[in-house]
Amino acid sequence: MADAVVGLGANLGDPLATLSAARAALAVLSETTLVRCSSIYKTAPVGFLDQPDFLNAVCWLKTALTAERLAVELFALEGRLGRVRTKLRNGPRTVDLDLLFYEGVNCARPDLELPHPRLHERAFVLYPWFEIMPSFVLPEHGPLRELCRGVLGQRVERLEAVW
Ligand code: PH2
Ligand code: MG
Ligand code: MG
Repeated sequence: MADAVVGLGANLGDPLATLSAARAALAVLSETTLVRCSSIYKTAPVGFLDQPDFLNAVCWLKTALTAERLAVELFALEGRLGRVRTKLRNGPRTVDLDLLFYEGVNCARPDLELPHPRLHERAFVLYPWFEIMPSFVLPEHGPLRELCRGVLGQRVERLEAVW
């Protein structure tokens, strides 16, 4: 079983309900165990600023699925949860499920980039990830603890929400 880390985000519709549904679906994914989930974080939009705040979270999985297969499952789950894709890059979305890391896999293909190429500069990923894997060291980039220090300027608020 490989460790895999998934980032969840939403800022349209009912983000908390959608993230809860995504979490429930991850918990029953075939050949996969959901190890731990972060709290929900309310975060300022990054990239395209004129949109509502996001709710974000990170989940840690152990899986026998390949990275490709897991990515396909996440894409399909986004569709089942009502995601409609638009051309606006970094724009608002009902749900976004990003495979951030898959143990031992390093690749830069158009359809699959691992580790996720921008995660080390995004507080909305780093803070929830650090919460559930505080001693994790991201290959090529270093400890999450230090990466979190580099994004202190980005607004991220941990919520008490149950999900
Ligand atoms: N996702 C993006 C772009 N910007 N900003 C926040 N706060 N949270 C996100 O999940 C997010 C974003 C592209 O996927
Ligand atoms: Mg994303
Ligand atoms: Mg995505």
